[in-house]
Parts: sequence; structure tokens; C-alpha cells
Amino acid sequence: MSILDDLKAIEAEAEEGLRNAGSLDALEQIRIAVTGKKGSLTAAMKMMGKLAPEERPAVGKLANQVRANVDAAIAKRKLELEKAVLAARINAEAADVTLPGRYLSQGTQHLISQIREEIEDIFVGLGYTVEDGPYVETTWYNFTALNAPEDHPSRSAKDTFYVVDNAPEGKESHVLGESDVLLRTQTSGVQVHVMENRKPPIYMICPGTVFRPDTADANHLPQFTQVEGLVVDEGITFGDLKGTLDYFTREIFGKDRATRYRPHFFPFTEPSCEVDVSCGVCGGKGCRFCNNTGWIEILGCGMVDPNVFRYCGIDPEKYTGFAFGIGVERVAALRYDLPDLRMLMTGDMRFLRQF
Ligand code: 2NM
Repeated sequence: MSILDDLKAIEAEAEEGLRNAGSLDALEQIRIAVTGKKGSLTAAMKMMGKLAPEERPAVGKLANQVRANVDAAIAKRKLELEKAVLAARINAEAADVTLPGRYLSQGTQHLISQIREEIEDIFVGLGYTVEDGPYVETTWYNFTALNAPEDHPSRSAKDTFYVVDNAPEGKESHVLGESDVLLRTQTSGVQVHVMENRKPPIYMICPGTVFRPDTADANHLPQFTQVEGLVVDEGITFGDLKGTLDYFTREIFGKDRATRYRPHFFPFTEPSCEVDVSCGVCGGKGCRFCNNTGWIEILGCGMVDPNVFRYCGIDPEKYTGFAFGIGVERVAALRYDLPDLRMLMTGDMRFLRQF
């Protein structure tokens, strides 16, 4: 076999291999085997030096031609394989834009937030400001400035979450009285802050979360929502309190509901009342829902005790005022006949979506 035949055989072999190369990897293997440093064509070309001078022009011409053909064939096959890879990838990654999108269910505002905002709107309409304050308070803001005596049971660790231990370093103590810092049990502390910092007239409400160490059951939650209100001005009377709260109950429960003011006791107000609304289920005749009384309790209120004004730096000779506290979860339960307050805490959308 002459070297010319060798060169033609190498070319034919390379072309056959390229036709069968199914991947860019296989193609690269062929390139290395033919035109690589130790490739068959490279080796054949190195043989040229050993040829007789008269043979060289013909062999050289063919060798260059074979080299050009093989390079061109490799480049052509490479392009084909790259196109195939791209086509496969486009096919695999194709997005079907005609498929329906994923449905993200829309949430609703929580029932408690809705009612809280409704209550805010009623009082904002009467010219009140809406205030808030810290969840963590000291005994001064939660109890003392509100005229709660040092031995009042609401101060005990059974009725208040104390959150900071003031015992000396190294000594732990959870004994009542050794901690001055607590989770607020009512939002009244906000009113103390406002009275300390602002001159009357004050017309404000303070909605917010409060905390009490109660085990959750149908009627109690360890964390619930209160809206407290406070008015401080010259010449405020119990008539102003009653007119305001009658207006509020009609707005929130409807015009057909009657109210009743029952004497009660709170440390921070004197006189104090609990307010009942006529039962919406029986219209006041008496039923299971209202314990056969015809009435349902909805809030506490009273004329601010002069001691509270003195603690907060307001002159009780010049100013009088009234205050009230509304339980928002209770309003929700009464309005929607909820059998269990815990339903408000579960985040169960089957329940919450109804409102
Ligand atoms: C209630 C009932 C009655 C009340 C009193 C005060 C303050 F700061 F003026 F003393 N704030 N909130 C109050 C009065 C709260 O909740 C059932």
C-alpha cells in the first residue's frame, strides 16, 4: 500500500466515523484520533520527511487536501450536533403558556381586625384619636397609676404574666412583687402614657392585644383584643358617657338593641358600670343564648377616679372624664353567634373566609 492509499483510507475512515458520531463527545474522540497530536493523519504527515524528493509534491498535495477535508467535515458535523443539542434542550425546557396558571387563594382580613377597625371608625367619627403603646409595661402603667391597690388580686402572678425577673444576679425568682415588668393585662397603660404627656381635652381610644394567664376555652383566650376609650375634658358627666356608649352600641349591634347600665366596681372608675345589650337572638324575652336574662354583657365603663387623674398629673378639680373597655372577641362572638372563641385563633380558612 502506498502512502497515498493510506491517506485516502484515513480520510474515508474519518468520514465514516463522523457520520456515526452521535454526540459532541464522540466527535471530539474522532478529532483526537485523526488530527490530534498522536492522530492517524498527523502520523501519516510526519512520514513525509522519509519520502523520496520526487514523491513529495503529490503526497504533500493529497495530505493537505485530506487534512482540509477532514477539518471541514469535523466542523460541519460539530455544527449539526450542536444544533441537535440545542433543539433537544429547547424541546425539554419548553413552557406551555396555554396551561392554566396556579391559583393563589386570596386571604381575607381577620374578623377581629375587621371589628377592631369598625370600632375605630365609629370613634374616629366622634373626633377621637387612635393611640397605641407597648405590650410590655411596668406595674406603674398597668396597675398603680390606675388606682389598683398594692394587694389587688389582678396583680398576682395568677392573673398577670410577669416577663422580667428583677431578682439579684444568680438568684432566680418568680415571686410576685419581685418583678416590675409584665405583659399588659389591659390597654389602659396607653391612656396613662397619653395623660402623662398631653394636656386635656383628651378624646382617645387605644385598641390592642392584651395578655392574661387563662387557659384557652370556649369563653377565654390567654391573648385577646381590647378597645379602651378615655375622655378627659371640662364638665364631662355620666350623661356624656351614656350618650356616647348608647351611640356606639347602636352603631355596632343595630338600632333595635336596647342597653342597660348595671352598677359594678373597677379600681380606676367611680361610679362604674357594666353595660348589657338586649339579646339579639330572643329580642330580650330570654333564651339559652342570654342565660334567660334577655341581656348580654358587652363592656365595662365608668367616670375616671380622681386618684387616676392625680397619678397622671391631671387636676381633678378642673377636669372630669369617663373611660370604657370593650372586648373585641366578645363583640365578634355575640355578632356571629360563635360557639367557641378558640375558632378565632386557629387560622382555619374554612372559618375565617366566611367573614
Ligand atoms: C374598663 C372598664 C372601665 C378604663 C379606665 C381607664 C383609665 F385610664 F381612665 F383609668 N382606662 N380604661 C376602664 C374603665 C376600662 O375595661 C373593662
